[in-house]
Amino acid sequence: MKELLSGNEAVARGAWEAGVALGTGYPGTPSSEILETFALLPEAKAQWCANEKVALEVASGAAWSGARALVTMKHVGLNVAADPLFTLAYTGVRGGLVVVVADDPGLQSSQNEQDSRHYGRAAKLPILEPSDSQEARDFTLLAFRLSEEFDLPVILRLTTRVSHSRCPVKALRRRAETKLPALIKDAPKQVMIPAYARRRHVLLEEKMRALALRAETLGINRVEKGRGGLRIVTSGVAYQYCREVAPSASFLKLGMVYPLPRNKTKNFARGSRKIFVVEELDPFLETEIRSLGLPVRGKREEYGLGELNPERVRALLAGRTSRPPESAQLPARPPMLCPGCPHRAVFTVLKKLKLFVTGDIGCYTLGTLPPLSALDTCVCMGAGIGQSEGMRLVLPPEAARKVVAVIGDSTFVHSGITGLVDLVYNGNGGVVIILDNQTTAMTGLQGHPGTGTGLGSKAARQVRLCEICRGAGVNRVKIIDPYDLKGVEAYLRESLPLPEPSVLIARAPCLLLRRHEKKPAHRVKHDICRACSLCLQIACPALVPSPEGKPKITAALCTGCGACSHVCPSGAIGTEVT
Ligand SMILES: Cc1ncc(C[n+]2csc(CCOP(=O)(O)OP(=O)(O)O)c2C)c(N)n1
Repeated sequence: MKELLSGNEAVARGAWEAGVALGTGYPGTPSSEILETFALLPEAKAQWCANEKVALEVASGAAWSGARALVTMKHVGLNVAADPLFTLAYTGVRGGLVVVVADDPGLQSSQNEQDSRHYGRAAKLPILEPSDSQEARDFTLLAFRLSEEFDLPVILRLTTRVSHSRCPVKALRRRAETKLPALIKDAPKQVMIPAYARRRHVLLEEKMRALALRAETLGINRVEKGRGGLRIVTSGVAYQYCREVAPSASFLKLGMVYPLPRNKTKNFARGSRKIFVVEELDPFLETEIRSLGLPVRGKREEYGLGELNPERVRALLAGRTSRPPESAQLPARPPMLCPGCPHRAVFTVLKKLKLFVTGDIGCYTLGTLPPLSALDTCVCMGAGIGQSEGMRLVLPPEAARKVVAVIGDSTFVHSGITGLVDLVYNGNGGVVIILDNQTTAMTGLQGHPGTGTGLGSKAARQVRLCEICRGAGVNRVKIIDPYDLKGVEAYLRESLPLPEPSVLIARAPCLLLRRHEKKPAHRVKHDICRACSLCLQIACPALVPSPEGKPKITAALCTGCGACSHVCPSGAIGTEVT
């Protein structure tokens, strides 16, 4: 039977067929649907974890007990999980352990476009890279087999196009459980003290040599003979573009991109003056192939930026330059906070007080865009609290008092807690605002430990954020309704000069969780309005300029949150009809 599946759904299907006993992960585009789909399959056990590092650790515990385990994340999540990953390469697994990482060339929804293949080389782990959904399913099954054969975690690398495109997939039945998981004591394999780790390192190098030999005969590293003289080494979605653009070329289509099948690659290149290597992002395969002394047609630098597509591949093969496609060909539709979003209410106050806001990643990062322009930093999940601490430590007192950190509830649990602990431990002051909309909104409303819901909206134990903060030693913790703008403002004015840390939990559910609730829409009373346009500065989609110069509120969009009435200096915005 064939089903139309996205790459992400196909990975879930492959993991289920492989008999995976536990799936773990942390949401992040373009990977989130893998675990969400897997969790819906019969008998599948899966959970969101607090972050990617924990997800990998939980999955490795399952694998060490002999079960098959799947862990999913986006590319930057692998940075978070890198610590256990590198040493799990030494320890190996027992049951198969597959780490699915989805890269985002072109930054559709990420803070960078890093190429996760480097992790395979750095940690010494095999990487499989499918080109479509069928391969996503097949490679997942193969990854589990290889993981057990070589006693290593296997990285399955996806990119956005493969994750989100659909094609028919032949799917089969779930593998019956072979043996019952059990506790196995084996300190030399599982306790990485230097004496044991030294030996495991030697073993790991042997495994990599064995894998390089296995790569020569793996069916997923295949040569496709063409009619013309053009020879292309490629993998992933780039393979699809090449086939479309150069159907008569000869291909070395790599399904395992690390370690490279060296002899196969040399044989493929034999007799050719130059071979092309077509890959997205970094010249990863190109570097490996050049190190074999093979003549590679240079990949121009700008091909390392953004996604490829058939036009760009055509240009590459013709030796022309090509820039990543400009999204400006379409009318600009910058992302913005929803009308009535509780984050906007808080940003309205931060903007009014002219504060410097160290930020983080989530819907609230959109607070940086003009005209709101109320968020000043964003690096990686959890960074904002530490950055605010560092700034306050070196700035003159007057400027230090202007620094405030904001962080989402999911992000706080993911990696904000340690920043807060550091603030307390080092006796530093500072205000942290947890923008608690009770969901992981940006990636699709997933639950997290602070919400009381788990994967698939199942009820879960709720971890109370205020108790975490108090437990960390913060004496000033306050929960506030973010729509109480006066209250938020008063709290900030009082807390910013203090030498001790304060946490303000601005709690109101994301509007997408309570779409049915709607307060009366606001209106601009044009007889009072002085056309100062201050209300337009809060970037609410419901507020629009009118030709007469006085803004209007689109009643159908207005949720009645009142943020605009808070900034209006003339009291011209309210719910009464004028
Ligand atoms: C290490 C890492 N993992 C995952 C992501 C994807 N991601 C972006 S923001 C975010 C969390 C957003 O939730 P929250 O902090 O609650 O803010 P909200 O979007 O709800 O405002 C996630 C998981 C990421 N950017 N980095």
